[in-house]
Amino acid sequence: MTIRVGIVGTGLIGEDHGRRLAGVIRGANVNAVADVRRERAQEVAGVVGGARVFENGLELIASDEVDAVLVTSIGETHAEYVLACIDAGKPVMCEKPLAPTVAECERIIEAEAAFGRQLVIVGFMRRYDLGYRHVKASLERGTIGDPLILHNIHRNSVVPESYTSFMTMTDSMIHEVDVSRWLLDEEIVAVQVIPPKRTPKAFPHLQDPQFAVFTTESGILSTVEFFANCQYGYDVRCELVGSLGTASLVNPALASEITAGQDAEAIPADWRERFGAAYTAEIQAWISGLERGECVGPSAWEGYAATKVVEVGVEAVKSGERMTIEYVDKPALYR
Ligand code: NAD
Ligand code: ISE
Repeated sequence: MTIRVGIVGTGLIGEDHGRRLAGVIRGANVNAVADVRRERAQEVAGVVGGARVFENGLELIASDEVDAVLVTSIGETHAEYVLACIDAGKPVMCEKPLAPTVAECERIIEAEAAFGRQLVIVGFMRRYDLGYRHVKASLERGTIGDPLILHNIHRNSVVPESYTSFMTMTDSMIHEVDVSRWLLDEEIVAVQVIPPKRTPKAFPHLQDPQFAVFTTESGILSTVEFFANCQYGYDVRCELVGSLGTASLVNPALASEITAGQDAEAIPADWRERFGAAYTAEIQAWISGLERGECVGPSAWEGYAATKVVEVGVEAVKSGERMTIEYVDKPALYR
């Protein structure tokens, strides 16, 4: 059986995931697309092999021609589409964030819990990256001992003028929030944000770089340097410091080039290049799960918890204080 996927939001990542679904993912095709920019939806419909273009996302979700939905529109629209999928009883993979506000995330987990079965997964693709999986395996083997500190670095080459100081938390560091929770298997209970000296390469309204410290339930610190305009490429690093050793990501370049007096490794240009294999693995795991009647991927609860941390994180950006975080009770569906 081929799962007919409909894509709502055919921007950069909608097209990227669409190409994957049409080209390399087994068991699925892209049957339908919708975007508020109809001409863009039409363009991507062609790229994915001739999908039907719907008037809007809600019509696509309601259609009998769609078995599962991929939500890759802008974050502010996610909750409406995810809730419509739950209403229609259709599986949905939603790009991060599940929704930009905690109130919307709570509505989603309540709706899914009332439906009684998981339908929603969130696109936290780093969980599928081989490097991060090796770091987690080191921790689980016990060779590095007890986890004490997680150091994270997340650098983008440049960001547009529309990128704000709050987005460092809501759009970018949300990945480190999820990685910290998943790797350490603990909730984050406090966040502090300490602004470093600014780069002259950022628009004046943007605090860049930014530095955050997350504290987990048992007191593990997870530090994050996010640098939006580092200029040289897309660079994601992580080192987990344990009581007996450390485990780290290595540069994912597969080869180096030696020329006069230098040994050079390539640096990925952006997230599409760096995490290409992880996006493929997460979407394949989702589709293969649906074939078996299972919902495989980070749950709506994971999406809620990440948004909770970044919402408090935005307050921490404003206040400069260490802010504590409290969660609603986890519904039985997610335990
Ligand atoms: P984008 O701006 O390129 O694309 C967003 C698309 O949504 C646009 O085509 C826009 O026209 C469309 N849109 C806006 N309002 C809509 C609506 N009401 N209904 C339908 N479509 C609508 O942005 P992007 O970079 O593709 O990001 C999209 C989402 O994916 C965001 O939530 C972003 O955070 C997430 N994202 C995740 C990763 C990752 O690494 N996992 C990387 C990039 C983006
Ligand atoms: C973007 O939305 C992503 O999710 C990328 O993975 C991240 O590196 C980037 O900073 C975000 O803007």
